[in-house]
Amino acid sequence: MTRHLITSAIPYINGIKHLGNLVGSQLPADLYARYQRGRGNEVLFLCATDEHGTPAELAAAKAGKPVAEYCAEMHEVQARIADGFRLSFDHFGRSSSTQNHRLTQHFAGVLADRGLIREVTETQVYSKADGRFLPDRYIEGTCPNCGYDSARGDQCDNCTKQLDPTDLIEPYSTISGSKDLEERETKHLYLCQSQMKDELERWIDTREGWPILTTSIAKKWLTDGDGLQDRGITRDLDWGIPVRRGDADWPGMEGKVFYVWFDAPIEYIASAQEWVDAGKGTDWERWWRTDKGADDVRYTQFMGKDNVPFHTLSFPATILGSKEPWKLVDYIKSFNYLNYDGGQFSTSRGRGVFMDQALEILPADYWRWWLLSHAPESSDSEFTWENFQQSVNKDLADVLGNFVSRITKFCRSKFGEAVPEGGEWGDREAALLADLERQVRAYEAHMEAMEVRKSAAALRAIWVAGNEYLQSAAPWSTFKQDPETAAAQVRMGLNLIRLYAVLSAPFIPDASATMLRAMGCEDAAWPGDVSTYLTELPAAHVFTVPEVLFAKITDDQREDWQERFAGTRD
Ligand code: B3M
Ligand code: ZN
Repeated sequence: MTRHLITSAIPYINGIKHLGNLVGSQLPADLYARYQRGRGNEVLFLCATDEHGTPAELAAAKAGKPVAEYCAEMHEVQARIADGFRLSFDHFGRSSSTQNHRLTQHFAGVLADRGLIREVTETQVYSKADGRFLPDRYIEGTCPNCGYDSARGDQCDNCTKQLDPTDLIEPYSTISGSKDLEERETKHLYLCQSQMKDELERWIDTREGWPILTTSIAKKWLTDGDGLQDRGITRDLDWGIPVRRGDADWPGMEGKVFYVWFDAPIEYIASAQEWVDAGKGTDWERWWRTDKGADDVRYTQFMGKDNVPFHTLSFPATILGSKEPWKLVDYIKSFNYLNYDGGQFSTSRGRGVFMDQALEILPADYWRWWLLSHAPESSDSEFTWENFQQSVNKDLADVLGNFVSRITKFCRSKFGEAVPEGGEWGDREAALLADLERQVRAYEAHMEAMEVRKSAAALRAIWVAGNEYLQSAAPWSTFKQDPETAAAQVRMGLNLIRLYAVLSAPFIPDASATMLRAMGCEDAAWPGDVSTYLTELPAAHVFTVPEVLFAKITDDQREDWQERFAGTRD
């Protein structure tokens, strides 16, 4: 038995995420966690909300709420929606937790003790009207690059150039609109990543079999321009983790907080502490401390490609720099972007389907299947309503749903609601079993490798094999001359439903549970030898005909939704 530590990138607190966010981290992480549990391995699957930084403060201000209250509410909202999508986190934590405060301050203290933090005096924009510095998104002005008049302090949305607040022309405060701004000196902490370049490079070079998308991004940051830069890890904000050196004050850093990207990955560890403190687990150190047993743990992270630099360089710099025995990531699975119907998803313009809306119109399994079977792995991919309708109707309703309904209904009408006895399997069955044996092992191999699309295709092929068998065996015709053989064929079909339930659970957990329940089957053990497995529902075993597993999407529904999600949300 292997122990798997699995984390998904932690979503920002400011609002409900869209389907592109979901398929880029949380959903494939859930697929993998469910698969590993299904194989009988021990899994700790962690996620959290990312609650600090200017986006959180600004979203709270827009909602007219104190930021702590806003975050607490939005955390509940996100947790509920995650549940709705059946994301099976062992814990869904909060980066604002006391555990993360303590741990983040601890890391900063240790890094300072190791000489890896330096104080830098720099110029920042100060607003006299607001009585505060204006970092990142608290300031807007004209872009020096393209002339766009609402460029933000950290980036121009029009030309995407990365900016510093001091670059903006005619800047103004986004809090008060005041233009009464001046440049003032302020002191910040920098993590000396440049000192760790060689160690990081060595570490990345020894990661075996990492996806190209992951290593190429890391390498680019290590070698581009002047190479790995030291990085500011503090901000002049109210909301965040106060800058302290372990338990001690940090002279000169009063009133400052850590930068959100410094504390967010540390929350992966803090979330495990929260899991224990919430009484859901007993020992977080055996997952995170290599001196306490975490050496045996296989740690996999899931994220969108824009998050890769922070996970291949910044967070490992924190961990390695501490020289403490923390578990480092073993494998990073990263994703490209999912586009929406000819453009991009847009949170600000409400373009595309957001997680709450998706669940209002269809159950989680429909979305999980489409998103995972079209995951943006080797390149960006695109959601279109036509494609969604087609996949759901074909794969889920026609291939899987129809198989289940046909065989259970036929059995009920001719033999009653119990597995029929009698008859023998022949060549057709032998061929099917050989086929399935091969296909199930291929499916496992793709799942182990986290090849999401290939796994989906392999699973679909397994469903198709059952359909083709049913089509050619045609027990409804066989029955007329040879009811014994028909019974044997139906027995195969009913056993296939159980096999499908177990294999499909990582993708479509609700439908799987329905299938297992209908088969009166508590044993969801993963199939070893397929031929044996398909005899395990014995003659006379009682089942019921399940409700319709998947309803087809009509053209009217499709057109309706297409219009509704074209982009108007507030
Ligand atoms: N919240 C960005 C994102 O949601 C950021 C991830 C943090 S992972 C430690 O894409
Ligand atoms: Zn610009």
